Amino acid sequence: MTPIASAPDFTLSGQRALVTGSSQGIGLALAVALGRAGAQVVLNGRNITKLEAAVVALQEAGIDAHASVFDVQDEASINTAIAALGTTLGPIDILVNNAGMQLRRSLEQIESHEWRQVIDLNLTSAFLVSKAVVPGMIERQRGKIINTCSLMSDLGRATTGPYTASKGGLKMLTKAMCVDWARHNIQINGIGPGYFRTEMTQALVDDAEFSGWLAKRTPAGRWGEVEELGGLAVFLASPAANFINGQVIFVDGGLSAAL
Ligand code: GCO
Ligand code: CA
Repeated sequence: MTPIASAPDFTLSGQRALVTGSSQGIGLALAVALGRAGAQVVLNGRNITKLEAAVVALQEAGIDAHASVFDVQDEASINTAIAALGTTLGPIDILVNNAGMQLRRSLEQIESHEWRQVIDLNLTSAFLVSKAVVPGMIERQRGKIINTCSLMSDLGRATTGPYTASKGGLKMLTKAMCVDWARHNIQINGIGPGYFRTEMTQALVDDAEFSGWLAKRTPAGRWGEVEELGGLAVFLASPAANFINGQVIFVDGGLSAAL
């Protein structure tokens, strides 16, 4: 007789989550979702004012939220912050590498320092922050890393070259982390947002022509709302996803499925 398994465990209680770039936009929405699922959440950003406002908002919503100001591109700043968190709160169980930026211009008009800025913030930061957090995960033989990839991990759009390249790299870094770290019971996966209303895409939301094109191009016929990303983050961060590794799952209203 096959034993009747218990229900999958989607709770994050007792877990500590760090979300980089989480004072607004997708990062903040992911932090809220993880907090609502029971995790203690640490928000990160470079602007202490914005970050503290976000932490207060989460605390007022009953979420155990804390701030950690550090630059995800600066290795010394990262290592100091991760060590401080380890002392004050405890080890990081769930790391969401979300920090990122967009720069919309055709490639031939992109300066080399602008290229490096996008790659550093969107891709290299995930390597640096994960490298600081993963020794603790290896020691405890468990951990969750979620990388905020993008529809543009797979598809390009004119004038988004550096971003597209960085998100393609982040998809492959997700697989590289999987093959190096899965043996330590660490699960590393990516979330691939399609088009969501955020500060990063406000210029596109305001562009009637673009929004009209997007509604036609997206099978669901609309922009995503950042709250619609939380469910996948909670699932991937939970024990229910312990045998999912190295995957990027798109949340895009079907856009990547359609011609
Ligand atoms: C753009 C947008 C996209 C979205 C999203 C799509 O200019 O096309 O900024 O890159 O940010 O990442 O997945
Ligand atoms: Ca994106």
